[in-house]
Amino acid sequence: METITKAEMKKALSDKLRLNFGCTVEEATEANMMKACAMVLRDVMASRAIDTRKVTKKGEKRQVHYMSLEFLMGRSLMKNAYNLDALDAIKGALEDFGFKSADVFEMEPDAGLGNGGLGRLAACYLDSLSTLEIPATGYSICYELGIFKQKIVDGQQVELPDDWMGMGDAWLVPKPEEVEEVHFGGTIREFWDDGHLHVVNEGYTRVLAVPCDMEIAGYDTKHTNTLRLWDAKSPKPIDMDLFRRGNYLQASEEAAMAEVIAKVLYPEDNHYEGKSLRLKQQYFFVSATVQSIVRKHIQTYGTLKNFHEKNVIQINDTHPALVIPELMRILIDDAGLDWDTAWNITVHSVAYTNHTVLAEALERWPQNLVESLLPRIWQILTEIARRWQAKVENFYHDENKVREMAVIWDGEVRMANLCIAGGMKVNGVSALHSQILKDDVFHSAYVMEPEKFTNVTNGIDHRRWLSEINPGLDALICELTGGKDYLTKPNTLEKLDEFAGDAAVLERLEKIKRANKEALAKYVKREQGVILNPDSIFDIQVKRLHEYKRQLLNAMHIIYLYQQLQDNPNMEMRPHTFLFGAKAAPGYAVAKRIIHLINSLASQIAKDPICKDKLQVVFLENYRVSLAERLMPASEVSQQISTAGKEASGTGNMKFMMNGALTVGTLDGANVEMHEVLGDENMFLFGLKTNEVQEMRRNGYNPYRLYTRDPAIHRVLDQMNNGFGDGVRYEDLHERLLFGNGSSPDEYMLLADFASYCEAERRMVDTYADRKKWNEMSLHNIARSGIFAADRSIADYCDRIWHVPYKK
Ligand code: 26Q
Repeated sequence: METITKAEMKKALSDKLRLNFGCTVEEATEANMMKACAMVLRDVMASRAIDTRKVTKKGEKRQVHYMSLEFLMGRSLMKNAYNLDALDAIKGALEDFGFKSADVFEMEPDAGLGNGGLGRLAACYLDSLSTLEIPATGYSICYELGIFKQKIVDGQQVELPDDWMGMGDAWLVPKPEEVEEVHFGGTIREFWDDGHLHVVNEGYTRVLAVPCDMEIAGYDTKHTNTLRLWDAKSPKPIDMDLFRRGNYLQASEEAAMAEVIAKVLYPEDNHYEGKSLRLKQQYFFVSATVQSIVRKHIQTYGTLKNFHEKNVIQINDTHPALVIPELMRILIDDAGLDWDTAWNITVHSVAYTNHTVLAEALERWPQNLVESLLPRIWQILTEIARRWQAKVENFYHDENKVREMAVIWDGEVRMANLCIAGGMKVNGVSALHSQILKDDVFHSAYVMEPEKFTNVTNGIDHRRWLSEINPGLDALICELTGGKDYLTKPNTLEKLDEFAGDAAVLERLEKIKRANKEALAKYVKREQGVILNPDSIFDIQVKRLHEYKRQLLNAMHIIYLYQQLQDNPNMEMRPHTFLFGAKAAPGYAVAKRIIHLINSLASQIAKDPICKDKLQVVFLENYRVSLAERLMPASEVSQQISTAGKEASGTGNMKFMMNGALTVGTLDGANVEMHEVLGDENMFLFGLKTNEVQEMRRNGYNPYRLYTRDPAIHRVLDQMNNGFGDGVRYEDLHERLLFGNGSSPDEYMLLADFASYCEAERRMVDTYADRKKWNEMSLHNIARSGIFAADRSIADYCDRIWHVPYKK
């Protein structure tokens, strides 16, 4: 593959600066330079994307359309430079120009168009889709504001807008000529003509969807796919025609709707709220996407009859579920197909990935909202629901099943059931999670249509999450495994297992980790003014703040350690640094209290001289992709401690493992599969298993009894109740752990797992003292992480769901 030379890069950069910013290299700011770099790479990718599209069209290849309300892309400059084999050229050019390349890269804001796991997964998959040379397009919304920026003020979370455009839009190419029009509201008129029933939607509000494309280069290939982000625009500033006809209210409504639709990403993770603006976002993006796919399909094939043979639409959770009735609408109303033909095409085009079993995260939209906002879609939904119900009745002859499996029930549209009815496949995101879907959440549908259900375990972009962010480790791997093969063949990492007995290799591994810890300490000092001790254990829990993820269990264990130190200030103790990073949904009060508690605890420990060089707690502000990229290489302990059965997969767990951290965790989500390859001896498992959690719930979980019988639990909870040095008391959290939310005892069973968790942490700390043993375990973790590469996940999607070929 041709590489861009440094000289060519310098020429391209100085041309861009002149033409786009009207400045010379000498006059350019770091920000100018960052944008110029992005534009140079963007040009290369744009031209490759054209070639890719041509080949796809000519070869009449089946295309994958990945629809997601979230793509948590993070930064792209280093990634794209890396995949285009231009990283050395860029760095060299920047240094020649007198810039520090790291400082220029640092100018790029994260594209934070997602909340957490689901959004980051979509971003990792885009990289693999290109690398495996699969004709694919991602679709989402071009949110003006991404996930909020988090500040910690007096120990509490404060949200600030994430205004990423301006600096972050350097990668985007607007395609105004490919605009689509989306309709909301209005009324439905039906009439007979030519022996056919025609349905028209009138008096609707229009919003224009303008594509802003971001090209996605693959690694070691010229194949380049596109992420299409829809921006909302009003049809005209004020529609003069409507205005003249006295319809100026409707005209300004169009402007108002366009103004807000693409304004902001909803910051709730794993939680559904039935907000009408969110439904507008979903339909806006669904309708624009389906129209765009259909338009291109007709351009190539001139018919929609073979739509399902040439397209597969993967939906990232139920958020794009309206794609099912929208595709039906276009096939029936616009293309004139009959219901059965349209339905056959639809069910063979759409596949649904479920990402959560939490009841509060399952989408159920109020019928009234759907009916008034999307009258034609509502009609189609009622017909889908009616036919599905007939099928269920015919299979089960049981009204309980009819109720449970209904698409519309009790004034609500149930999106998961819609996806099961209207999709060809349903998959979970880890072996355990997919099993829970079959046994429990979707059991009745599984019995009726078992062949629909499958598993694709999540994966991460290992080129980003290992090679790019951990160059020290990357170099060692290349040396030991004989070159860069592992970048395209992640299972090559297994070769590392052979070096488990090699003392020199283990020592080098430790040195690499040590250097990464120092780099992190330097960064944290600079950003937050906190000094970390690189000789301490770096024990990290970073993920969204949610009760089921049990950050509070981690905090309780730290309180327990702190109390031991208070009893015995001279206690021998390996220095231990606990790092947290987590955003709480702005409306999630309990999650915000937990953040506050961690900060209260951190400041009390920081002030207490007995903790010096022994215990430290740091809450890292504004956890995001670019911060994760600094944390993973420096991590030693990975906290994956959700209540068994609650975390669908987790992907942070994989990032830690790949960077050689050891996991303290429950048998939940993908931890189960990590355990399968690692065995008990290479991770620190604890806690109830999924079936034990269920059993304990059935038998009546009694946290209060644990509180009265276990003095350690008693004391930790009392400390929460009495509060910390800052005078803030956490009676509410104390109450919640003992008595739950009023209707059921603590759903997440922290107290049930507390003793077992403390014991696992103890084992971990003891093992840490044996450096050789620890490094050996770390090496095994890296060696066996290959199955968690996104390339493997995408290959599984190809084999099990999409039936498209991929580069082997
Ligand atoms: C839905 C309706 C209205 C508003 C918001 C939402 C919403 C938004 C985001 C619901 C859920 C989410 C995000 C879910 C999520 O991130 N799930 C995680 O997905 C990861 C990738 O599969 C898994 O690894 C995690 O286990 C899972 O929690």
